[in-house]
Amino acid sequence: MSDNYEPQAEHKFTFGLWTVGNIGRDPFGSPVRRQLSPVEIVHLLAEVGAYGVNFHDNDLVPIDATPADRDQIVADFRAALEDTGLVVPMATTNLFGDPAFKDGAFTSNDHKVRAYALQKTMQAIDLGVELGAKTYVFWGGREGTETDASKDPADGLRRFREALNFLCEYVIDQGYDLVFALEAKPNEPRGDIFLPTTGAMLGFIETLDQSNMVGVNPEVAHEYMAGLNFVHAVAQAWEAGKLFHIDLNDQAFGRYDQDFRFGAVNLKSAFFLVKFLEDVGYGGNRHFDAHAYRSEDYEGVKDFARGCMRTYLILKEKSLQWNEDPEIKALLEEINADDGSTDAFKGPYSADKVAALKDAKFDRVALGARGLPYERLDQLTIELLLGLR
Ligand code: GCO
Ligand code: MN
Ligand code: MN
Repeated sequence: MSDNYEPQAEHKFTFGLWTVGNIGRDPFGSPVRRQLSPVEIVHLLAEVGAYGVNFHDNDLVPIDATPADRDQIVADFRAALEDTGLVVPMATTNLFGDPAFKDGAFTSNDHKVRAYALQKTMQAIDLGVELGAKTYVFWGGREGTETDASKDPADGLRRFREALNFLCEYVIDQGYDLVFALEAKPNEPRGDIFLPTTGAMLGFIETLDQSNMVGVNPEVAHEYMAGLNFVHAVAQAWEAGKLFHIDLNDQAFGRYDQDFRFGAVNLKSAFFLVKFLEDVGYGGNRHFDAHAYRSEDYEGVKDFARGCMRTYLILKEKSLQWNEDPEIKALLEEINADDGSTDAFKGPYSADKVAALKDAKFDRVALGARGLPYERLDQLTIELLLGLR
């Protein structure tokens, strides 16, 4: 199918090796799809029109690979990238799969585990940079607790800070062109994960020595798991200059970590997200951290990947249409109308303003009585999304 919704490099649509490569194992059942090699995944992604491929160290190089195996795997992967034109914009470390990390990596109570996590991450950073990554994601899947008897959460935060400070200095020392993006999640696989929301991460980042090189990687499903409005989290990150990366997927509120195709569940929220990213001119990667239903074979996995990108592009078109819709524009003008009578109180603090503001007369009852046509605005949005406008 060739239409306006064909992905192009400029859209910066990326997938992880672990996303389209997901074999459909879940806590109740075994894999339903054969494990593809990284090279096969690169070709699959090229076929569906993706721009980039991201990976955890061990998605590419098994944790027990010999140095010779590593070099061969990296050479094959690099050749596949060259054949297809795919790039590697982001890389990350698997600090959750191995039993050594069962009580956390950077926040483990065992200092040997913490030291091993630092070593593994430095090697994974080297690997990511070698393949071109400019963003390095930290998702602390095991950094948390099931019982607070096990660990003082303040110690957890101090250890996490110490590790990130160390790794920032490592990147600077190596002269790497790399920034860090911290990804919050409230739970799963731990009972509780430290720094559970994007807002919590943003607060924590300001406590780091090199906070300028650390931003966030918010994920749709993770904020929904916490019952939050994802667009608001993204807006806070953007406004703080910290939206370094984004993980797009979907999920029903109140469920387990579903990782559905982007836009599959909460279409209206997905629309406002795309509209926000496009309106502000977000220039980073649009990474789909999701996987196909367990019911799919690899043709279905391609349908899944194409669907993520296609829905994004359709919503992008809808958001431009929303911005240009005369009735919507008129309503917005009406809502934001300003007769200028309070202009004197705008802008920064001054003693004169305080005096004038304290003297001013406001018709509180009239302010409260004014109707705001948000019902009409929202219905127009719905009709536009349903294709009636
Ligand atoms: C999850 C996370 C991960 C991370 C990935 C990159 O819920 O499992 O979203 O997919 O994004 O580990 O750091
Ligand atoms: Mn996730
Ligand atoms: Mn993610």
